[in-house]
Amino acid sequence: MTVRVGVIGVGVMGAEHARLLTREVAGSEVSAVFDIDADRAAEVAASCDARVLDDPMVLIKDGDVDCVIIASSDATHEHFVLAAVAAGKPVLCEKPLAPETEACGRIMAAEAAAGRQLVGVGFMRRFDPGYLDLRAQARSEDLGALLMLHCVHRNESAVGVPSSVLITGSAVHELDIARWLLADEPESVTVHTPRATSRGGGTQDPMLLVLRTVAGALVDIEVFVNAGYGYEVRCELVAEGGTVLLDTPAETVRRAGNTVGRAVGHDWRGRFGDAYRRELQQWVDALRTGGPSPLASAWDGYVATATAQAAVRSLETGSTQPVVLVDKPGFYR
Ligand code: ISE
Repeated sequence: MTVRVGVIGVGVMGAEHARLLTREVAGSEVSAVFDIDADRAAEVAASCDARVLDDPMVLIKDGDVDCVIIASSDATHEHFVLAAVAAGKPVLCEKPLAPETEACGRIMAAEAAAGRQLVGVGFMRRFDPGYLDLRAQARSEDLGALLMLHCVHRNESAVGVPSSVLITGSAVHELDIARWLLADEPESVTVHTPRATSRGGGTQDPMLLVLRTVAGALVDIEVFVNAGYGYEVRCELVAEGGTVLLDTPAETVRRAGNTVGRAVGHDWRGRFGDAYRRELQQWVDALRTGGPSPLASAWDGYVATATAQAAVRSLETGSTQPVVLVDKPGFYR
């Protein structure tokens, strides 16, 4: 059985998902695409021999679409996820699940009412071999209590993005992966703002987020989206019995011109290309076998959004903000 995927939004991420599903993921094909830019939709559809549908709601209900990937603008996510749930279609929604917690709550209620695990969120670092190794070591007895995570998240260039997007669009990955690595929940968050780079077009960039967890661990996250030199993500776990650093992976280290170095790419598709492929392959495999979804759940998406919203409040107020969560619905326990 080939899993026929409909893709809504074929910008950078949607087009990459379409490419991976067509060329690198076994057992899947792209059946239809939609984008508000008809030319872009036609170009991506032609590259994967898919149909272009000019109405995303028609795409979701289409009889030749088994599941849906939503990679459209953040504000549209709730609408399309709810439509997929109503149609009984499994859906992978790119982060964030929705920009507001209330919308995430409506999605969780709809999924629970449907009584089926349909919604997944595209926190692809959970499939990255490096982060999987880091989590395995975090679970090992010899490291003891987990005390801190030091995170660095640097983009090459994102001039003029709203300051809050550094949190909701970038640091949100660390806010999710910290829970996953530490098996712990967020308690409060503080955003610190150093002098901003002159290369950010007026954005408060970089920022330093400090998350305190319920168990008392601290997670510091440097997010710097106009770092200039390339795209780099690092994460160091500090525990009672030692530390583990997930550094920039490199097949080679170059020594030349009085310099020793490793290459870093221009954006996340290089560093996390394998993670995206593994995320899609494991999702497709689960759909083919009827197994449980391997994706981050709607609850995970809700917690990430709640924490990101608290961080935005801290950015706006200059004070530490609590992360207040609703009781975890029974459907997700
Ligand atoms: C982008 O939207 C992503 O999701 C990438 O994973 C992240 O690293 C980048 O900072 C975001 O802009």
